[in-house]
Amino acid sequence: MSDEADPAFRRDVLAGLAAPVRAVPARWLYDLRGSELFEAITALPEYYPTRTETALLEAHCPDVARIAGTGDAVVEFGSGSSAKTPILLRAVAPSAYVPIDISGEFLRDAASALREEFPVLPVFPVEADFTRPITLPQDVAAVTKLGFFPGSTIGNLVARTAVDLLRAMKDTLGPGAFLLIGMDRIKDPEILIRAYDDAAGITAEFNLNLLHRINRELDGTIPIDAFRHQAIWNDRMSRIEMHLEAMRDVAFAVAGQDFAMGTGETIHTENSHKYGLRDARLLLRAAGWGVVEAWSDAEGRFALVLAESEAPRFAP
Ligand code: AVI
Repeated sequence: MSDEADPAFRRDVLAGLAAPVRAVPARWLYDLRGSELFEAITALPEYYPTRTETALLEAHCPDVARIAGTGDAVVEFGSGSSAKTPILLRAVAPSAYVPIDISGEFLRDAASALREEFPVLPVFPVEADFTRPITLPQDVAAVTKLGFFPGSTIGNLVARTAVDLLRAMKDTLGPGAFLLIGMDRIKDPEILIRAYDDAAGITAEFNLNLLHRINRELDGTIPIDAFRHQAIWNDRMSRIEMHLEAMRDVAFAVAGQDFAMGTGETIHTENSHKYGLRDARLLLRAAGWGVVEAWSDAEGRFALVLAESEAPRFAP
């Protein structure tokens, strides 16, 4: 097996291919090539979330500053290598910026990019898994926190895991905190399917890259040309699902184990849940966040939601 093989990748792929409903966790889509392809997706004409959210941030970060105040410490979940972070930082004039990411490399890149634009802003990078509560640096202990979680990444989690994550963020940020979060809204399934199955085939390449990665890192023999990318709107679950569908009967090995799939069978590779504004409020409330304001574009495609940490109270 390749030296690059990650034991967790091997475990997830072998278990996922053997499961009655085949599925591989979406995080394995993001190797170096996968991350490059995702960057390319964000610039596609059909992929509206990135540009819609960026425009919402440009329009409403001054409102965020008005409601949440200025001078807080901005805590970003996932490091802000994108263009979005500076928009928020310019508007809320934070006393510090704390990017949290599991990858030290992403953190260093993001921190150095921001230092150029905000030379006097104290930056305290934290290398950690933010799905669990984290102790923030002592330097920001005394100031209120404004959490930032853009990109509608929350949609890639099923509701139970999304609530766990939002609750961990609340614990990390502490009393009196605000959270600014991007959430993609329910809309015409045709628009959604186009966004996840673009004409140039970049999303297809992004999805199929998982098979290349399995073959390369786990000694796989998957006949990649026998698979096609599928983007499906699952209305009951309110989500876009990405699958890899076998177009003929196939047999292959991965890490020495044999697998077979019949024509039309799929490997489920990603979920992207979409939320109505009421659903978004309920999801946040389940994790102890009260929605203060939600801004949407004129077509109602995307929501930028500002929530405030709720103090526990007795309730009937
Ligand atoms: C990262 N995440 C928010 C993207 C989404 O829209 O769910 C991932 C993606 N998958 C295919 N296209 C974009």
